[in-house]
Amino acid sequence: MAGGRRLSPACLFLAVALVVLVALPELAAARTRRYTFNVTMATVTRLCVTKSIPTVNGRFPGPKVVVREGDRLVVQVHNNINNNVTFHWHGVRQLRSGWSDGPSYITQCPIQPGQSYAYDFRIVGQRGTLWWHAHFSWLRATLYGPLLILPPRGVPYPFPKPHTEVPLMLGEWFNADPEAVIKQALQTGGGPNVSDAYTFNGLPGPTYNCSGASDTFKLRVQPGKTYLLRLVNAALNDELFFAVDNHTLTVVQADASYVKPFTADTLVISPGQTMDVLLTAASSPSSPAAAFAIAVAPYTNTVGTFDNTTAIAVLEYDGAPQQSALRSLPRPALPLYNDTGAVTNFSARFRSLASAQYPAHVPRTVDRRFFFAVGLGLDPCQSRVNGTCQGPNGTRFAASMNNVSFTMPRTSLLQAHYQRRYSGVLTANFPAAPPVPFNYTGTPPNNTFVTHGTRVVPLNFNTTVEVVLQDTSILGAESHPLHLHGYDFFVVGQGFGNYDANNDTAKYNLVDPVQRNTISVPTAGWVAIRFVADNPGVWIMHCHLDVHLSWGLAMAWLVNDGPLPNQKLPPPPSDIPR
Ligand SMILES: *[C@@H]1O[C@H](CO)[C@@H](O)[C@H](O)[C@H]1NC(C)=O
Ligand SMILES: *[C@@H]1O[C@H](CO)[C@@H](O)[C@H](O)[C@H]1NC(C)=O
Ligand SMILES: *[C@@H]1O[C@H](CO)[C@@H](O)[C@H](O)[C@H]1NC(C)=O
Ligand SMILES: *[C@@H]1O[C@H](CO)[C@@H](O)[C@H](O)[C@H]1NC(C)=O
Ligand SMILES: *[C@@H]1O[C@H](CO)[C@@H](O)[C@H](O)[C@H]1NC(C)=O
Ligand SMILES: *[C@@H]1O[C@H](CO)[C@@H](O)[C@H](O)[C@H]1NC(C)=O
Ligand SMILES: *[C@@H]1O[C@H](CO)[C@@H](O)[C@H](O)[C@H]1NC(C)=O
Ligand SMILES: *[C@@H]1O[C@H](CO)[C@@H](O)[C@H](O)[C@H]1NC(C)=O
Ligand SMILES: *[C@@H]1O[C@H](CO)[C@@H](O)[C@H](O)[C@H]1NC(C)=O
Ligand SMILES: *[C@@H]1O[C@H](CO)[C@@H](O)[C@H](O)[C@H]1NC(C)=O
Ligand SMILES: *[C@@H]1O[C@H](CO)[C@@H](O)[C@H](O)[C@H]1NC(C)=O
Ligand SMILES: *[C@@H]1O[C@H](CO)[C@@H](O)[C@H](O)[C@H]1NC(C)=O
Ligand SMILES: [Cu+2]
Repeated sequence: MAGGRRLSPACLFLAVALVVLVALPELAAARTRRYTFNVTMATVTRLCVTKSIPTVNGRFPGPKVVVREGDRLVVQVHNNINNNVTFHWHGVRQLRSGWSDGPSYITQCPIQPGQSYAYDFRIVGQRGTLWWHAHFSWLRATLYGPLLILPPRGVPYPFPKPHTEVPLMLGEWFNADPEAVIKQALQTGGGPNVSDAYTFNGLPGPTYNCSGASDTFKLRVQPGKTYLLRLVNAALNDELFFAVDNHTLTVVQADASYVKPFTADTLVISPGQTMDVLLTAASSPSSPAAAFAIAVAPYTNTVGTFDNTTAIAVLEYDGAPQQSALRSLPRPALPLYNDTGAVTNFSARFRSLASAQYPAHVPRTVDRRFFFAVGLGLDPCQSRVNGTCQGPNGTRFAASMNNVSFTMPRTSLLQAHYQRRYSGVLTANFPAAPPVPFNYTGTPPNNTFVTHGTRVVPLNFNTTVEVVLQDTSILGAESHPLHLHGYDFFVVGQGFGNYDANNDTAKYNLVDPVQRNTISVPTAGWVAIRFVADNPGVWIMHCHLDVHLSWGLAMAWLVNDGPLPNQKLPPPPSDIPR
């Protein structure tokens, strides 16, 4: 070019500087965060019971893992307990990193005693609170901790910046060994023993016998300041009501997606779910003690027994006497344990933020529709030689989806899929609808025996899926927190009674439905979810009440590779357990 100018050194410098400046946020975002999880037994005392429990790095609850959106996370796990273990990064999409998802016998064989495995994945397009937990048998009773995803550096929250952020993990404490509890239940066929207490960050608080001030989680606050509570329901078997006496909460995030902020006095949170809520401390608290109870209690309609206790933690204003009279603190009024109306009102309020920066890409059309009846069922006692079983009428409890009770395989489904060796491991014939339709929320059928199998639904890459999850009243209508691995889904509709395709589909919210990884199928009702199968791998979908998972309330999606190189499942890492 005749008039072509050469860049002056100053110009060149500017150009280079510009490129560096533009590239820097990207580079800063792409950090690798490394953690070591040494799984060891540790001695802890709660409710005057001292016992040895599985822990990560000797801590209960386990360590806080903090990343930023876009980061790579590498967690090197060493199993130093006398039990198989795996870890699940609950809610992480695991895009093309299914080998790091963690459910035992689905995406990996267990890490056996003395073995190690490195979970290695990126956090893409998610921010907020998630958590990690063991995914073998009931080990997650004590092996869990928060996984906090901060927005990329320099990107603000879509709500006022809180003064402080506080992870608050709700859990369940068993005086007995939870492994012995589920083992006994599976042997007898009856319902498992229930927990002895609910906990806040591992502490049961003063409502229990032999539990005092040092066993109470205390959140100290300054008048007028706003706090972000990062709530996780890590309980094994119970959905929970949550409230803070005399304080209103503002919900801003659920399952690592922002929601349109809304206020509530009482929250409902199901096992597996997370919720970020803002709490603003009064500018001049009127109570002389300036201490308020934070309470949790169960929500359930089970016909069996359940842990019907209330646990409290304490919100303590600066200047409050250190030893406030904990036992006599007034408690917030929580709904009765079976108040389904309170749950429905609360869950109806969730909406995706659906802003320009955080749009909700709701699938408007559907390639494949599924209808899954979800609930309990029975197995005959035959496998028990000693007289009767302890389930209903001398049978054994079971649970199923579309009357298929999931049989845990003995080898990893993802490995079988990668090697295309399905024979003897799985069958690709999970039913798209119940084999025999019935009045799901009416009188149960006479025969409530389940079938068994490791049956999956194969999906082509990029299929748009709708699933209606329908509760059944077999052995009692009950809410089931269904958790899907590898995906967030949109909750496009829910209702009571039997789902009616003619009338209910028209009422779907396809504009700003909440996006979650765990949703409770309403008691005697249904919920409709949609997702795009853009993540190749084998993904379990299961009830997050561990007792129901143990009874088989699970199925798996087998999402095939897409045509492009970046749509294929990579080979397994070399250290994958055998
Ligand atoms: C894990 O902890 C055990 C018991 O404290 C210790 O013996 C072992 O060296 C630790 N291993 C690693 C890799 O840190
Ligand atoms: C631990 O995992 C190995 C490998 O899958 C398996 O052979 C063994 O039976 C498991 N142990 C228990 C107690 O489940
Ligand atoms: C379950 O509870 C029963 C009755 O209290 C008790 O006999 C049994 O030992 C308990 N099982 C376990 C595993 O703790
Ligand atoms: C509860 O909050 C209200 C409004 O903030 C206040 O008027 C009242 O005094 C508070 N009660 C106590 C016991 O602090
Ligand atoms: C559970 O406890 C509440 C009081 O906290 C009581 O009203 C209710 O009857 C109890 N329910 C069961 C089934 O024990
Ligand atoms: C809830 O439980 C209470 C007390 O246990 C009982 O009186 C009431 O009928 C129950 N409500 C429903 C809707 O089952
Ligand atoms: C039958 O009962 C005996 C004695 O209680 C026990 O040792 C055995 O394990 C039981 N068998 C089965 C299959 O439960
Ligand atoms: C148990 O058996 C009785 C009498 O045969 C029957 O009425 C009842 O419905 C049965 N219960 C269950 C849960 O199957
Ligand atoms: C299903 O059972 C419910 C509860 O008994 C009843 O109200 C409803 O009419 C039944 N529906 C059908 C289609 O039979
Ligand atoms: C179920 O059992 C009842 C009472 O025993 C009977 O009247 C009814 O016909 C049975 N229904 C079916 C579908 O077998
Ligand atoms: C997925 O399918 C949609 C049409 O349903 C298409 O627009 C899109 O490009 C596809 N995406 C991929 C990654 O194949
Ligand atoms: C559902 O739709 C059908 C026709 O599509 C209609 O006849 C029926 O009344 C509707 N039911 C309800 C409960 O709206
Ligand atoms: Cu369930």
